[in-house]
Amino acid sequence: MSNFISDLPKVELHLHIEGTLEPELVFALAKRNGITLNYLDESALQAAYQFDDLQSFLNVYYSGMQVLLTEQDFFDLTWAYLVRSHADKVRHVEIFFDPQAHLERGVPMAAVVEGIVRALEQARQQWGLTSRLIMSFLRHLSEDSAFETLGLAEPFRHHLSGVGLDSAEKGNPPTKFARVYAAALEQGYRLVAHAGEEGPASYIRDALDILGVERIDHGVAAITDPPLMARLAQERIPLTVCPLSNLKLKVINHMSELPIPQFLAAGVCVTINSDDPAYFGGYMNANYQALQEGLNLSDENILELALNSVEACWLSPEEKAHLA
Ligand code: ES4
Ligand code: ZN
Repeated sequence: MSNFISDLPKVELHLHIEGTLEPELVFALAKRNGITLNYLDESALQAAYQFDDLQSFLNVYYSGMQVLLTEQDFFDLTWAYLVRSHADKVRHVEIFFDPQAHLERGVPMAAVVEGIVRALEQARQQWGLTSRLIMSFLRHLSEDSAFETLGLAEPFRHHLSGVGLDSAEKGNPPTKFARVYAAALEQGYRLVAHAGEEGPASYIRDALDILGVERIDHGVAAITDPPLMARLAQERIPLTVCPLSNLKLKVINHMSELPIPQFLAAGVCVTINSDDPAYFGGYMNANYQALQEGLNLSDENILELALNSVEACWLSPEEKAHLA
């Protein structure tokens, strides 16, 4: 591991808290909650982390999170992630959670939000590690379900900085959630969406023009659309790219194919993030390291990527001054 990378203070902007569920914690929570798993042990579960595409991952992801039931479970999950991130010199995190995946299992919004927030608050007190929380809608579910979720979040509005959109992208375009995003904006939420991961560049345009998002999660498909590239650069619209995720889900076949140098050369505010680190083979340092090795990036390139994350994050200028 390069010392430059391991010593660099980092900001993480694209992280699904349910995607930080390590096999060890799956088994510990299953035991605590009296749940029988379909896997004999941790290594058998780990061996199932082989994916052909986004959907094959999502099946394992939604199955794994069934062990999360109580406020304490969500605290333990989030705390384990924060301990790992602190070790990687992460100074600020903006975390997604998927309430619909828990509500449909009978887990109330309060258990999810309060468990996550309690861990985030402890990290702020112990290490000065700051955070924002982003509620994400599952795009394979209906507009009605998203609206219902937005309503259920109202008592927790003060804990939530923004809304996002994740899950199966193909066949679930941004336009499906135009009215939900309009309502969220009305309620003062900041707006982001996954777009251009497996879906086309047109979904990135639609996320910007129809949903009104200020940041694009993934967005790697923009490389196929030169006018869109020029716009992203001109407006400094951040992309939260996730290198190990793209590799594991076969968005790219080799790290050398990830168009990070092209984004930097074009002046796009591209950032590096871990997405679902328990499933994709590593946290922030591992993502930076794999990227540097796969693309032969210089330390100056790595620094530029880390500074882009500071620019793109939702801290105030005063809070940003405390990051280094
Ligand atoms: C996700 Cl990698 C990815 N893409 C879309 N939705 C997701 N939810 C969790 N991880
Ligand atoms: Zn994601």
